[in-house]
Amino acid sequence: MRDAAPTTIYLKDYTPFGYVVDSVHLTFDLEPHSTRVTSRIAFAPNTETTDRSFFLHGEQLKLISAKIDGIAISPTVTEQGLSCDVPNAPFTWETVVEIDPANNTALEGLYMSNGMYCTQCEAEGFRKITFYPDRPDVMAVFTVRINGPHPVLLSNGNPVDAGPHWAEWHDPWPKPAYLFALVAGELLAHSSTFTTVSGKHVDLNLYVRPGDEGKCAFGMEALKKSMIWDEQVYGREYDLDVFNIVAVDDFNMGAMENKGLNVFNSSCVLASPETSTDDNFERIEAIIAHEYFHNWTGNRITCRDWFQLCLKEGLTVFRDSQFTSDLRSAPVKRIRDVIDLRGRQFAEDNGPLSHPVRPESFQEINNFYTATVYEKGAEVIGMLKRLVGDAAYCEAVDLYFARHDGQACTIEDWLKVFEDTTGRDLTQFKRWYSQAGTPRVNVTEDWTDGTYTLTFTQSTPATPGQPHKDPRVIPIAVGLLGSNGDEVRKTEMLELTEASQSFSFDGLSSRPTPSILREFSAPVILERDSTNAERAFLLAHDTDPFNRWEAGNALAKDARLNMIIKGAAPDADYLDALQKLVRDDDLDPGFRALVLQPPSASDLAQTLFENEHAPDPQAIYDASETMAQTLAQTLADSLPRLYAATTVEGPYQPDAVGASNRMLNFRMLALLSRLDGGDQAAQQFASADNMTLQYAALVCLLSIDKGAEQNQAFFYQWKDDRLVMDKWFAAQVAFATPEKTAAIAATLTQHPLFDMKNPNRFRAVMGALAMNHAGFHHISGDAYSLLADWLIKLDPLNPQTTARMCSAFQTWKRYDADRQALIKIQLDRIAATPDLSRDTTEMITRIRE
Ligand code: 0A1
Ligand code: ZN
Repeated sequence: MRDAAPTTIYLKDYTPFGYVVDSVHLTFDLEPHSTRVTSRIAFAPNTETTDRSFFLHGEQLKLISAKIDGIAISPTVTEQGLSCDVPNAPFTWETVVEIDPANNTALEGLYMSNGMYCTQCEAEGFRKITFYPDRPDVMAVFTVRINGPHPVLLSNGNPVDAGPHWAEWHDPWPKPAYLFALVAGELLAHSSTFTTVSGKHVDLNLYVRPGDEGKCAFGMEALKKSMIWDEQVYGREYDLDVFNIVAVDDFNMGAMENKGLNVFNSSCVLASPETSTDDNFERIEAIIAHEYFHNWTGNRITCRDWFQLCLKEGLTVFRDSQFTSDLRSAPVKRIRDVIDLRGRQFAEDNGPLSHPVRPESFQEINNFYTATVYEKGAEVIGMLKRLVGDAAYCEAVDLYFARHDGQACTIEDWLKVFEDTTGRDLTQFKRWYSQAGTPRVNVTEDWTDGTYTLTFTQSTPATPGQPHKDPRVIPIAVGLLGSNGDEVRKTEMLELTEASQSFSFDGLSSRPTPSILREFSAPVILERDSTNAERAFLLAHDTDPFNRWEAGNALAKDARLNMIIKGAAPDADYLDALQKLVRDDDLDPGFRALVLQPPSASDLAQTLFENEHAPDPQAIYDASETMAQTLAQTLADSLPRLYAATTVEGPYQPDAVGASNRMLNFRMLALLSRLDGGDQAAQQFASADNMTLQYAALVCLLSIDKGAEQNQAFFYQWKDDRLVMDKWFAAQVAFATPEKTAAIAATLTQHPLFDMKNPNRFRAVMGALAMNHAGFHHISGDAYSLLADWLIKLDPLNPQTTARMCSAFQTWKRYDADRQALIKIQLDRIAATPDLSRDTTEMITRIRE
């Protein structure tokens, strides 16, 4: 083991640290292989505890010297940190350590990316920078001096002073070490300013490598929109003189909310019409908002311990979804979020990695930056808001900010503000935080003497470590429709609290059609016998856009499942319903595009598994191909008209209306390609003046196993743009036919531009491999072994990215015995690798169980 033997940390064992930190002074003398970090920390006994043991985290640090109140000491140093005797009174702690950023391929702590220094401290990276109580409940005011030859030297807070080759920063807001950041390099600033609602002037800078200046404008505008939105919607104002963002090419995640100095994976901030797609623009806008919103939900109010991660992440994801809904189309955002939730979070929640939104134990916290903590965490906030209502939600959140500003909090603190403002008892609601697994909600209905009754029964399957589940409170939004499609009952929020419970609606003149779980009011699996006729009716008439889409999605899934299970032909009712919908020009094009978007292979696999059929990935692929071909033929007459109608004239703008049109335009092109062998797509590729159209054309061609020429042209056009090259690597694998997928991925790993040390490039190939469902699960097993080979190679260099990618195997028990055996061989092989990191060991152990 390279890491120390894994130990499990439990929420129930939380104790506060014995000392508080009054101030931290850090000096960095930057050298690629021997950076010196000098720390001066003012400690004082913490009056809230009597435990006076003194332990500072520290990993991979060379201790040069340590002093207490100016007197040299010799602390006991282990691989995890140091301990020593300290005075039972305030004292000054000083150390000098040496670190090696140039050899830091794990991208945690201080590391180098293309010659630039950069840090990543969440969750436990600060301990790789200096000895410190690296835990989020220790908050302190930091002053930082950076000595280095670079023109740009940045840290958190406000600039104090600078000279040639040095700069000093002071952050007046007490913060935990995970929010520390330092950046140094030859960077260019794209600058602007913002005036807050109370008239405070803020300098805004987006720092990038030379050559990327042209990709900053959109991110800067997104930042300003976020600042205004948080003032207007949450009453939150920015609190420093500067807000800096830095784009870095080597980064394990999307971005990081360091106080006043957000660090972004360059793929999540750099954008231009020529190199970014509509989806990229929307995602960038959302991530900039997310990181900015953390300034209040995460930074001003932080987490007491890492078990509370969802306190900041669930809330901040919820806030960024609200932001995107407000700026763009709310129904389209909701539908896309649910597709994503079902694809990633449901897969996690219904497999071996299932864990509560607030986990109760972990070995490596980096393995818990999951869809459950983030996306289900956001759904839980959404449910809370639905249950208490919009006004009460605002009141409770205001109290949260007022009561807890400057504190490190827990989920209990969060729920208490809702209890105090609404008088509600949220004891049962708290189960959403403590119980893992996706609840199944079964619905039956009755119509007797003018009374319509819905009976709901909830149950949650056992998950690892949680055999028994208690009923949760589930908000179920229900509306009732009359036979002509009119709403006979407006949306009502039913509160399911029992294992089984009925709700009646009387005074109805005829049996209504129910629209249940409107807006996807709770993250559950709804089980209800329905007919295609009813679904087609809801697809045509439901007044709730989410459920309208959901009806189409249910039809789409059913049609494909019947093809897979029963060998049925593509369903005529479904094709008919789609034809009507596509021609309805009153409907938002983006919405129509989403109804036309085929259900994902992974979603179909999960549904087959739930219905006791081992999913055959090749059969799923074949059915989806046949359906696409039939759909293209059925819609043949409408395709050219709609393709033309959704072609946006004029210079490209990444606005919501244009993007919505291009979404449908892309669907039309994908179907047309199945009829014309890709002629239209080839034309579009040749004439495209923006990446959305160029990439869409390439994807359409690759999806029908064509486009070799365009693929090559794309390469030569973009080989010097690393973010576009990531698209090039990914598209070839993601859209390859099943039998070619592994071979294409293997070939690409030999390409001179493949670089395993760059997480974006590694994910472009290996992430796409895992996402190509039929390709990844091809019965040859080639993709399984290829992924395992590369995970084994990457682990010693970058455990975090390796561990995250292990989740590609999390659904393995869904599949047939042959595939399970093939995957098991790979899991065993990874597990048996000598010196496997703690991160990967934990993931593989949990997946194998
Ligand atoms: N807090 C960031 C996500 C993040 C988490 C961990 C990281 O390194 C291990 C980096 C970023 C966010 O939610 O945006
Ligand atoms: Zn976040």
